[in-house]
Amino acid sequence: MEHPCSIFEDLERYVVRDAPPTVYYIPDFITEDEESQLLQQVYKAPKTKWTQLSNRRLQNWGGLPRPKGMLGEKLPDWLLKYCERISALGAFAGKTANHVLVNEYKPGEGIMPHEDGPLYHPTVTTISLGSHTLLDFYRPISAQELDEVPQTEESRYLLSLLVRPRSLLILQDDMYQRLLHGIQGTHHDSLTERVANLLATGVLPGATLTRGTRVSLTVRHVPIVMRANLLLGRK
Ligand SMILES: O=C(O)CCC(=O)C(=O)O
Repeated sequence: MEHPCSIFEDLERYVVRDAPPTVYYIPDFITEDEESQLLQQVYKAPKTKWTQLSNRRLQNWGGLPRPKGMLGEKLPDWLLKYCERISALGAFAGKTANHVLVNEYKPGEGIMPHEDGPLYHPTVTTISLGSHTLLDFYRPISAQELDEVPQTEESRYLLSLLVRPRSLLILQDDMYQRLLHGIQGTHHDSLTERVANLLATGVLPGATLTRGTRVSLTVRHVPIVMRANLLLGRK
């Protein structure tokens, strides 16, 4: 039976109950073989496909999302397969993901706290490859707070999620729309009681994990897509 508007009910057991709505953490979403095939494809891409940023490098697949829409580009089959597998869970309200950002983080690299914003369907799904990371979540600065004592990143920090290799993370609702997420540029992660999904990861509280190179596939749906021939004024 189809569930066009919501995540399938059998995913309920993957909901992280100690986090605000809604996080699904699915360990071993892909196999070790699939992980190494994906890594091979990522590293087979031409050098020109990489954009080097100050603290990580990335590949953009599917087109560049812009406020007026995305000039869509066909996804390669090796990514389409996972877009379809994730979309079949009902993650994008019956639509199929059409955009993938590949991020590569060496140990010590990270990403500043940010929101993913309104260009996407309000769901972000992430497959992790190669290494774990700790994804940190922060309250936004409210207008009222701006007038009062300045809010530090530390005081806005709420919780973390441990994402292990081969897992799938799905963020929706407040976790997507209200909170900011980021990754500290560090070499080691100490797992405290602030890691909301620790139980589901099989890692013991108090453990310290050493980061290796992590590649993440951020799989999303961009609702407004323009076709190249429309832009050229052709039917
Ligand atoms: O690598 C990740 O898991 C997070 C990536 C991210 O936040 C982004 O691409 O906007």
